[in-house]
Amino acid sequence: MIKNLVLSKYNKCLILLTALTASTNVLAEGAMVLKSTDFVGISFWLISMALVASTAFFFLERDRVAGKWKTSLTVSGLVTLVAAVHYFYMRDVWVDTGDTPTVYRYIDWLITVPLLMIEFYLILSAITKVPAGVFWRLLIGTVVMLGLGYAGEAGYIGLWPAFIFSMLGWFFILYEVFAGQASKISATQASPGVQSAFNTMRWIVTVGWAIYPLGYFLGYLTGSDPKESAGMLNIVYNLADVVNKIGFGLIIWNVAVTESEKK
Ligand SMILES: *C/C=C(C)/C=C/C=C(C)/C=C/C1=C(C)CCCC1(C)C
Repeated sequence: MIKNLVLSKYNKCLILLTALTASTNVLAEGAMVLKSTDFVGISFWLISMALVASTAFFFLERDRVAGKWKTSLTVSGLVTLVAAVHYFYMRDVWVDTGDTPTVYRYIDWLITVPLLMIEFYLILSAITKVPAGVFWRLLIGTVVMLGLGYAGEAGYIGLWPAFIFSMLGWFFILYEVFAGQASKISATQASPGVQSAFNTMRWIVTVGWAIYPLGYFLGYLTGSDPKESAGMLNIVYNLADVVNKIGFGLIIWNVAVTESEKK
């Protein structure tokens, strides 16, 4: 009883916090208003709101799952919370200037992608002891992938070399979850429910994540002026974030609820 009471208070705080962050972003004086023809801007708006709603959802659903699954739901909620706040800023940059909000985008990824990597570690840890090396390897792959992607998009190094070496970082992550230690732990020690979640998660990291290099390619490598392709770049990245942040979180939520309700 008492414990439930404390938890719901905690949840209420988190939801309030989310609502507050959302409302601090009212139009500054002189700011542009979203135009009905600006579909990229509209996608930034829609996704901002979907991320706020998902955050409230993941935090509230914490109450429903068994103790060992709670951290996974908290992390899912943190991913969508951090992304929501960045989407408010990215949306403003886009609506005001029509420029690609590269810096905000990468700061968001730099925080949320490691959190998603922690999820792999957590769902395995919910059932067995997992060596920390699994997490470190996933983190190294992430930093290489994102560091080089940023260096390319921000113009520090050539667009093609950045793309190719960033892809290698991604392949390194895929290796870990398909053939490395993480995959072996899942295959030999996880319950069927966790195994199926692990499987779906690694397919998201393969197919869902592939949308990002596709966006980079369409935005920078087709030979047209990146200014002209900015709309395409952002809409593809935005779509990818829906799949990989909200969709990924829902998979974890689903296994957490299913495994918690199993008798
Ligand atoms: C929530 C944000 C996520 C899951 C972001 C993921 C980002 C990537 C998988 C980006 C990958 C890239 C490449 C594999 C090559 C080109 C450069 C990047 C950074 C777009």
